[in-house]
Amino acid sequence: MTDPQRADETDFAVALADAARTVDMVIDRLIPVPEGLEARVFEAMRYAALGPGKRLRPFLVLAGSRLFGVSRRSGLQAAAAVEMVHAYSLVHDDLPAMDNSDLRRGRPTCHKAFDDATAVLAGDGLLTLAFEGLAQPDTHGDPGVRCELIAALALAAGNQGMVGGQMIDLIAEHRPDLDIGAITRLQRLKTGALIAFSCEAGAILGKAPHEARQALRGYAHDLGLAFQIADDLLDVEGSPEKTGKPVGQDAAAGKATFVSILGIERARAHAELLVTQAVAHLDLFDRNAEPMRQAARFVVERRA
Ligand code: GRG
Repeated sequence: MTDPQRADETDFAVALADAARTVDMVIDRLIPVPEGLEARVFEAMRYAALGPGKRLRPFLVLAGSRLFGVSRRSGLQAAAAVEMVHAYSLVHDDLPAMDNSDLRRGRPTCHKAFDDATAVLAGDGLLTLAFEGLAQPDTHGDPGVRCELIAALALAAGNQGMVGGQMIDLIAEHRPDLDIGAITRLQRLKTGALIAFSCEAGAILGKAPHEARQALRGYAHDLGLAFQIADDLLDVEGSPEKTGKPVGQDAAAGKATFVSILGIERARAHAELLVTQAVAHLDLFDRNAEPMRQAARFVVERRA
């Protein structure tokens, strides 16, 4: 007899790989390499955005879009935009002025494969292109919806989201005394906001009712924190071979994280509780929400 959990994991792996393949086709189309001296920055953008990542954010956009009957084409435009913003954040985060990392997704980081200045420009190019893509009529026939999507992504990526969170994170490196409330806020901004956008994009595209949006917001809120705790655990328990990036960096920097504050066992238990809560927010949706339920479980069970 088939183990239902195994079957779920297989379904999820297939769906994640499918989302990755299709979103990569859209990104590939959005970043053609032109003739001329500027080609180098396009090559660096492609290196960063088409590298071997999980594509979890695009998956969430497509899974959320499915709940509201959004066309595949619209969902993919939003999925490509969020992945390009994510890729930009990784490129800039790895720079010598920030985390100074040499390894990302099992390969040299963008500034190692190219150079620092090109990596800065590649990040800038990806961020800008994400919004250019969302503004295209392919994203949605209604310009009001495109505007709403652009505003939501700007909010998630900007000072009140990822950029603000990254600023706090840089300061936190010299503040090992930060408590769990401060760390929760930091992570909610740094990684949670973009994950929340990914979960809500389909609701925006599908002009979903308030109640459905609230449910997705609750799901995203818990999922984002669970994702970050899992990331902190991987930094302690993972290996560079599996994660494709250096591990042990938080402890080496003396940084306060969920794991340094709660310890491994309580951190894992907290992540599992958050996943249960995240899934409960989806109760008002039918079987179409199954991929989102599976994504929540994947987030805490992942090894990379
Ligand atoms: C530079 C403005 C700016 C922001 C950087 C998100 C971020 C802020 C930095 C990334 C650093 C980091 C490792 C954060 C932990 C959580 C995280 C975003 C992990 C990487 O995301 P995954 O696991 O990566 O989805 P893949 O490679 O699968 O896409």
